Amino acid sequence: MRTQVAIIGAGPAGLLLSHLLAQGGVDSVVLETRSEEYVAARIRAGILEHSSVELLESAGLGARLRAEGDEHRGIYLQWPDERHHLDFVNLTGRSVWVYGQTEVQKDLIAARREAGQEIVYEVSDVSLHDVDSDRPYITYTDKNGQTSRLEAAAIAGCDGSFGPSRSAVPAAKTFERVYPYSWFGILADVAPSTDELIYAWHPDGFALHSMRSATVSRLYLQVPNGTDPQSWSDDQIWDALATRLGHDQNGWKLNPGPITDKSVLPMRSYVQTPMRHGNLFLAGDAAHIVPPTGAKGLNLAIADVALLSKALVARIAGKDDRLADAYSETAQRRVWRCTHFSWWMTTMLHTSGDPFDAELQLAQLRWVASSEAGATGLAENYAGLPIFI
Ligand code: RFL
Ligand code: PHB
Repeated sequence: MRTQVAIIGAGPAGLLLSHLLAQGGVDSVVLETRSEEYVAARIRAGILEHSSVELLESAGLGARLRAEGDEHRGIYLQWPDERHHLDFVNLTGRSVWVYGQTEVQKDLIAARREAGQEIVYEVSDVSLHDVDSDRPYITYTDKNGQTSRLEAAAIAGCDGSFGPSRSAVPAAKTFERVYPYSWFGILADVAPSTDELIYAWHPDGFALHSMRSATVSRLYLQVPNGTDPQSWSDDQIWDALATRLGHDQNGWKLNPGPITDKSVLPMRSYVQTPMRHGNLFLAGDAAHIVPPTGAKGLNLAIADVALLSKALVARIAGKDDRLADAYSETAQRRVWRCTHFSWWMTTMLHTSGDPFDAELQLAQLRWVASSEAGATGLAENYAGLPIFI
């Protein structure tokens, strides 16, 4: 089989890249280890920044997002006895949208199907070959056990943090920070108890109240690494959330409800550079991971492929290599900005047990919430910088 761009991974990076390439007249084939049902249902990110929404909209993927997503003007930042609203629209003129990654995935899969572009699900043994030549190819086993070969002008490694692409870049430089805590995430069939997200600092640990719809809430608790999600009863989870989110303070109540999903997510920052080797280009989690506190992972994946699609269209359809040659360096500027923001949000909001850290965190939170300069800095980063910075 031959195509112009072979894409490894049908997450948001791979599917959106395939969509944008098709709009630029470049064909692609997407290879994915999991089934379509699995990739369409995986529970992950929930927040789209302003520039992600603009990009999805300009790519013809905005209809359901506008109809079913929920536009938020900002977030609440809180610590015991105090809750402050940061209004991103007033501060920066930019809003964010609550629209689950599962919904983005469904929209992208439907768009691929409509365009007649191929996604090959349930492949295994994916290996990359001759990526530094003009004839790179991938070998894989399809779901019937048949070994296949996919040849392309370029390979896009969009296979997340566990895929084979990142290790196909020889002598890559990696940067990593592992945090001493994890997030315990729950999904609950209950109306959100808040109109916009609440990020809460508490001596017991961080908590976040997010949501997926008018009837589904998504909440997170800071827990020690290695926590078994089954070791917490539903009552223990709701009690911890109520304490950390300030139930009964200033008349606010947290409504509990049936928990439909529990998972524990370790937190780390990771950056690999360069994001290109020969005809292999990395995008999304394959090249970088951020802790979820700044809601940047999905948005960075979208920003990468906005750049990469333009670079590959210019290279393949226009025989112009300038954008492809600049891809890694251009993408990394945003990657490091978001890596810093995610690290800053994470270390400002998660308790370490050290009283000195706690006082610094509270001093920083008070400044962010009370100073227009502080609030605007958070708002600019959270609502998102323009795609091309
Ligand atoms: P993905 O989504 O991991 O997709 C990679 C795909 O590659 C497939 N794959 C392979 N395919 C073929 N061959 C192989 N050998 C393969 N190995 C792997 C995988 O099955 C998968 O389908 O990476 P992508 O596309 O780069 O997208 C990145 C985002 O998914 C990720 O950054 C975000 O989900 C991170 N994230 C959040 N980001 C935000 O912007 N806002 C948020 O609010 C937010 N919250 C979150 C998050 C991630 C979370 N988890 C569970 C990691 C909350 C959570 C809980
Ligand atoms: C989510 O809704 O899953 C979510 C929201 C904000 C974050 C992280 C996750 O910072």
